[in-house]
Amino acid sequence: MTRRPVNLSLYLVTDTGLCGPRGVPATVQAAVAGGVTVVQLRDPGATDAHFVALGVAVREVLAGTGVPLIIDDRVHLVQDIGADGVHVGQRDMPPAQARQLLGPDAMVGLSVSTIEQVRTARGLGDGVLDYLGVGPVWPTATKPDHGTPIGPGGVAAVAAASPWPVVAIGGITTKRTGMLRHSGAADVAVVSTVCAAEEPAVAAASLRAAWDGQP
Ligand code: TZP
Repeated sequence: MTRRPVNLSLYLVTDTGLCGPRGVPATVQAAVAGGVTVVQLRDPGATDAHFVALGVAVREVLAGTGVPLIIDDRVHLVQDIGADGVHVGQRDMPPAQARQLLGPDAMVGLSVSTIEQVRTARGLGDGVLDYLGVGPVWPTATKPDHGTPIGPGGVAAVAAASPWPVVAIGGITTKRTGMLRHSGAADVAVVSTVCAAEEPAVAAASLRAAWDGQP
């Protein structure tokens, strides 16, 4: 595990159900071929044993691609999976504790949706966080328990207050990337647009082209 400057351009969060019979590793492989630059393994319903097996399989398809693997929430499984870091939510392990456990080389990301949460994160000082996940931007069926959507304006407010790159998430499609153009978001993250696509490589490539092609 080596921490390096990460290209967050197109951030894929996996959903085992949406990947369907194709499976998560094959979906990730296709998505990376299409231009995904970072992968987060997310499966809140999985047992730890299943999560580790899935994580190891995904790590194997990412080997040699330079695309890092981040896992959702389960700090205690980062090492077993050989992942590059963790993404924590507001109700997960506090990021400072995750950093302390994982050491300086791991990536640590945090979900926020308000300026207040950015202020709290700033209080952690340097060296704890690598990026913020911000959202949900729009309502999404992928995460039924999500909070109030913040819209592109909410992303802009968070981005303006954040010293870290912000990755916008929630309801993002190729068409909607244009609405995030001036939000200050460094990057976009998607679940269903890629996981539920018939051709994840094509879906990733069109998202990437739409996002990267913006002036
Ligand atoms: N966190 C905030 S919204 C969300 C997560 C994991 C789900 C986003 O899914 P989709 O399908 O890209 O809208």
